[in-house]
Amino acid sequence: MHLNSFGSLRVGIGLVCGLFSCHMLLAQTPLIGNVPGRSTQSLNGTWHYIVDPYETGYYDYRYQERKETDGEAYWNNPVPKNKTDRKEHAYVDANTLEVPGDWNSQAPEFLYYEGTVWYQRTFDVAAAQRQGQRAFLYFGAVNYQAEVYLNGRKLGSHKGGFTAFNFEIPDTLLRDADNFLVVKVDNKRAPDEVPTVNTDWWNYGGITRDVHLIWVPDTFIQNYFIQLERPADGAAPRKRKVPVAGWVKLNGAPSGGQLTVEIPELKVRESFPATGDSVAFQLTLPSVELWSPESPKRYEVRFRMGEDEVSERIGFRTIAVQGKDVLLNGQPIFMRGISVHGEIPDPGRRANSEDDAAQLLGWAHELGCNMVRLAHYPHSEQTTRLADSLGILVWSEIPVYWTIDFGNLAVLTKAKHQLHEMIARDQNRASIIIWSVGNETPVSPVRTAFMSDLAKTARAWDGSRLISAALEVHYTGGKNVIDDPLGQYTDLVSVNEYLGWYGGLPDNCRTAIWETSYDKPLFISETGAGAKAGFHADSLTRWSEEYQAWYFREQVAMMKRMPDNFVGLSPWVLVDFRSPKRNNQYQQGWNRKGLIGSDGQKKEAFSVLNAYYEEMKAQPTSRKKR
Ligand code: GCB
Repeated sequence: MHLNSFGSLRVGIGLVCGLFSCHMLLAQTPLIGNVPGRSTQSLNGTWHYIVDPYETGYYDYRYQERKETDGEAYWNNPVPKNKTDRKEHAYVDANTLEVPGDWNSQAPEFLYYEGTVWYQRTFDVAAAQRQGQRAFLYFGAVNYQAEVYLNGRKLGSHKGGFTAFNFEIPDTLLRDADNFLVVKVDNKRAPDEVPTVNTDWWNYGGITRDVHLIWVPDTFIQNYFIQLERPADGAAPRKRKVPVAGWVKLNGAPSGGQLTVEIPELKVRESFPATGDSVAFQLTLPSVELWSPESPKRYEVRFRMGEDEVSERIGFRTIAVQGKDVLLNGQPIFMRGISVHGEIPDPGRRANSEDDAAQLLGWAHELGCNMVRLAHYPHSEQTTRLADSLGILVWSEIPVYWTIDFGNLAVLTKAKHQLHEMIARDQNRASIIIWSVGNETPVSPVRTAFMSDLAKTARAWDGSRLISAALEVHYTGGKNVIDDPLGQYTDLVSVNEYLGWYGGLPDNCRTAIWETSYDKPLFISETGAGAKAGFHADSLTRWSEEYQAWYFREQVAMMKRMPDNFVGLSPWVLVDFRSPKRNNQYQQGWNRKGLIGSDGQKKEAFSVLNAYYEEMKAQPTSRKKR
C-alpha cells in the first residue's frame, strides 16, 4: 500500500489542480523531508522589517502590481545614488524582528496587527559549501501567506500558516556575499482560506518557525517513508522477520544508481536499483523492538544514493482499530491525552523552539499523559520529534476549523495542500498515530462531502495511521448524542463535549447517557471549563478554579461510566491561550480553559485530571479492566 503512497499523493494533487488553477499553491518545490538531518545554514536571527498595511511595496499608486525591477518594490534594495535621490523605503536597523517568532509578541504595536510585514536580511555563503551543491531555501512556517524574493527575483509563494515549504535557489541567482533576502508576510484572514476568518485563537503573524538554506548534491533524496504497515485485522505485529515497506523520492535526474537503506543496529543493509525518481522498497527486519510510550525505542535509519546520505532515528510501531479498540502494537490502549495549542503563555507567543516544545510536552507529562492532541494545526517539527523521543502519542491536525467555505473547490485544494505538507514533514514520526482532518465543522451535505474527501485523501496518502476529526455531540433529553455523518469516514469517532460548561451544570454528567450509532472506538477530543488562575470562590461560581475543578470531577466520574468503546480523552486545554474572542473580566483576551494559567500556575483542576490519569496508568491497558 505504501509503495504507491507518493504516487497517489501526486495524482491526488494533480487531479484537483486540473479542475481549476492552483498555480500559486504549487509554486514551491516539493518538500524536502528530514531537514534536521541535512547540511543546512541557519537564516534565523535578527531580520529588518517594514510594516506595510497598504501594500505599498507590492502595488504602485495606481494599485498595479509593481514590476520586478521597480526600485520602489520592497523586494529591491533601495540605495540612494546620491543625496538628491529620492527613495521611499529602506530597511533600517531601528526596525528589527527576531526569526523565528511571531511579530505580535515582539512589540506592543504589533499585538493585534493583521496585514503585510516585509522581512529582510542579507546572508553570505561559503564558496566551498556552494561548490557542486544545489541550494534550497526552507521555511518551517510563515503565517499566512509568504512571497519570497532573493536578490530582486521572486522565488515563489506559499499559503498556509503552519506547514513547512521550500524553494530552490537558481545557482545563477545566488551570490557569495550580501544576498538580499526579502519575505512579504501577510496574515490577513479571509473567508476562502484555511483557517477562515473565525477561529478561537490568536492570529500570530510572521516567520514563526526556522529558516534554513539546505545544501544538497545534484541528485538527492528528497523524501522517504519507512513505517510498519497498518495490520488489517488488528493483529499484533511480528517481532521477528518483520516486513517493512517504504519508498524514496529522488530529485535531480537519477542516472540509474543504487539506493541503499541501512539500519546498522539491526545489521540491515540493502540496495535497490533506482530506475526512476521514485524507488519503492521492501525490507525484512530480523527482529525489532517496537516503539511505545513505555519504551520509545528508535533506530538510526540511513538512506544513501550517489553522493547523498541522510539519516535519522525512527521508531517502528503499528496502530490499528479492531472493533471497539485502538490497538498499539496489537494491544488495546487508553489515551490519557490533553489538547495543546502551539503557544507559550506569559506573555503569549507562538511556540517555535525545542525549549518551547519541551515546556509544553513536559507539562503534559507531569499531568500523566501518554498522548497529546496538537490543536488545531500542525505544530513545530521540534514538537513531533520530541514526542517521538519522549514516547508521547500524537494527534496532528490541519486547521480546517468551524465554518470553512465548504462549497468552494479552491478551499478544498488549500486544505489538501496543508494535509499533504503536514504528512510530508512528519510521516516517519512513530508518535503520530492520528491525522485529523478538522475540528467542529457544522453538519451539512456540502460540508460532509468536503470533509469525507479529506478523510479519504488522508487515508490514501498515509494508510499506516488512523484518520479522525473532532466532531460535535449534542445534549438532548439527558443524552449525549453522536450522529454526525462524518463518523462513517473516520477510524475512530472523536467528539468535543462540554456538558456543564456550554450547557447545564457539571452535575448533569451524573445522569448523561451516551448514544451513538457508530460501533467504533470513541474518543473525547475536548472537554473543559474556564477558570481564572488564582480566582477562588465556591464551586458554583463560574470562572473560579473551584468551578473548573468541580467540572473535571464530574466529567471524570462520567468517563469512568462510559460505554466500552471509550478509548481516551484529550481535554481542553493544557494552558490558557490568547483569543480575541474572549473578553469578560476574567478572560481579557485569553481563553481560560487551561489547566495551567497564563502565568504558568497550575489550577486546581490540574490535580483532578492528574489523579484520574495516575489511576488509569496503574491499570492494565485493556479497556475491559478499566
Ligand atoms: C471548542 C473548540 C476550541 C475552543 C473551545 C472553547 O470546541 O474546538 O477551539 O477553543 O471549544 O474554549 O470553546
